[in-house]
Amino acid sequence: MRNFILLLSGLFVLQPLQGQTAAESYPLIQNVYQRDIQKLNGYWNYLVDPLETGYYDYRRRPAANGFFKDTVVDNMQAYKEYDFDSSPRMGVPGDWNTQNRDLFYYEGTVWFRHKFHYAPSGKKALLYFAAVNYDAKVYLNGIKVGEHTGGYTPFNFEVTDQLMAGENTLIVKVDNKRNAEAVPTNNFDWFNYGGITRDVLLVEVPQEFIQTYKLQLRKGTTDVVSAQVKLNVKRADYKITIEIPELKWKKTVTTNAEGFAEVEAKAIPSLWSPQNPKLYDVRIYSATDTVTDQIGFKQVTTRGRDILLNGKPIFLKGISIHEEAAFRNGRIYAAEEDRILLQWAKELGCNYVRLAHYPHNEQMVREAEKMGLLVWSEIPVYWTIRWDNPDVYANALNQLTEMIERDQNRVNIIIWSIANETPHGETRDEFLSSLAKAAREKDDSRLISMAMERKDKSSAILSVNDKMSIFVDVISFNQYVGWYDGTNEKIDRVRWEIDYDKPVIISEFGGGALYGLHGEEAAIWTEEYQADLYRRTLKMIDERMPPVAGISPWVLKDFRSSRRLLPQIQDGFNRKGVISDRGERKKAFFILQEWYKEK
Ligand code: GCB
Repeated sequence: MRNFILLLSGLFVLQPLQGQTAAESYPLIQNVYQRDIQKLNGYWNYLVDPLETGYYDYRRRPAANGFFKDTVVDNMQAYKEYDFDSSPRMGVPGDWNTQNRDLFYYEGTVWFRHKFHYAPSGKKALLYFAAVNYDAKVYLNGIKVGEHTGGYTPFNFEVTDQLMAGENTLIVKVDNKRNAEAVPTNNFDWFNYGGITRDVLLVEVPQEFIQTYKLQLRKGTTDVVSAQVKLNVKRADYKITIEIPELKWKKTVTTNAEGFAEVEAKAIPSLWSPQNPKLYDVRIYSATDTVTDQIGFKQVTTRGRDILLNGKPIFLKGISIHEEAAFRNGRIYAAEEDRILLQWAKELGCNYVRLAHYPHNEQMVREAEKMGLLVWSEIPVYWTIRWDNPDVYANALNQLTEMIERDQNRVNIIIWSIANETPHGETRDEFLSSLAKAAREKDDSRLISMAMERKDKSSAILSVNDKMSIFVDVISFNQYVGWYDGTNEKIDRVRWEIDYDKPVIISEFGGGALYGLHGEEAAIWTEEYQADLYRRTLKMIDERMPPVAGISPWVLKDFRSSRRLLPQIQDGFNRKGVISDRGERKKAFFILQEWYKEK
């Protein structure tokens, strides 16, 4: 009898259905790269599964023994119609589109399998994914440990109990199908790179560990450092010390019942700025845990139409950037690739980059921080999101939260952007104002903005008029006079009236040019046309616009986009880069560089 019950329980308990999750999704661990980590990157086996045969049975019911089991069940050997062992492999992190030409336009499910060795340490273990585009379902040793939606932010699961001594099998179902109810929605102007596009890490931490911390100047001051720390558990009376040795700043705090503590105390740090990208070594430790970071201090506020950095007006000399690797034109997977793009921005004379249209990888932000580049960081709430769907809102809010939690200690982030070019409307305003509020609650030390659309007063008087203006700190808008709106001579004719007493950023302007295509200035797609557009637009900004606090022209490098079909000109690339897909600087690059030199 007892054996029978065991057998039954074995059937029902030891074989969780695919929908069951053994581990709860775990709050995000911060600054993961300075933890005790084992990188699980490498060449992983994969199976392309457009019909999701590994997930559903033939009646489209959840399969009990799908590919996530990677095992022969009962005597079904003959029917096992997949095999990871003999399947091809591809690099993780990396997009599948550029690693296998057959998958260039593929949108659907790919299963990945990776085997790794683990030696039990008594510590808590987390499986961390820096990003998977778009939908990830994660299985460890046949058990589902969690899932995540959203292609550009990190997530982690606790897997302490699922890990085995010796060999472990990790399987991830990745699905990048576009979807009208997703964030972004099914229509966007960049390439839908699928895959495990950023690092995969096995992280080991003590049972009780410092999960998040935030160090910054107290709002409105430059001589008081405030620190907040939070444990992974709700535990009172736990002592944590926060130390900035170079400043001789050292405080020990005791957690409250929530596992949270904060402290403020005098310190006079050398303030971070593009000219002085100073970072301090910081150590946060307890009896059982230590985490280190490099943190800078700055103060950003606004006054009328000015953005003030450390109390002084700053003009943001920017450029918009997509997270696409120079030369090879695939999703970035290495910090060296981040550096190439950022060095190009430096060469242009930038002090600021707009990382469009989704959170870029963590190293991108950290490299920019070291190079003295301020950052605009954005979530992919882009164009025609389904504003009236609460699940879509929850998804956007989650991506916003993950973006802020990952980077809240990055001193160079100056703006959280909650959206790009979203058509006006009541449900949109409700959605976006709630997001703006949430961003502010999470982090009130930075500015909130979004790239708006123009709303002109007349055909001659251009303007911005957006109900969201009251919810943001900075009025940013994209404008394409000379490209989508008239030809270049229009730029010289228009007048601007912008009635808000807030800083204004032109978050985009630009035009397409094929590198090496030359002609008259009036000839579209030539480098001359693009250069002329830049020349006239910059003159318009100097002479015929209300003062703006910054610009981030569109865009640093030509980038892949499936919307851009014009043969022999676009060939699948958005050509608005001031640098080509092959790294060649177009004429407009030098016009902008010259202007920045004089600013
Ligand atoms: C925009 C979008 C950007 C596009 C760009 C273009 O306004 O924000 O994502 O790529 O225009 O080239 O049309």
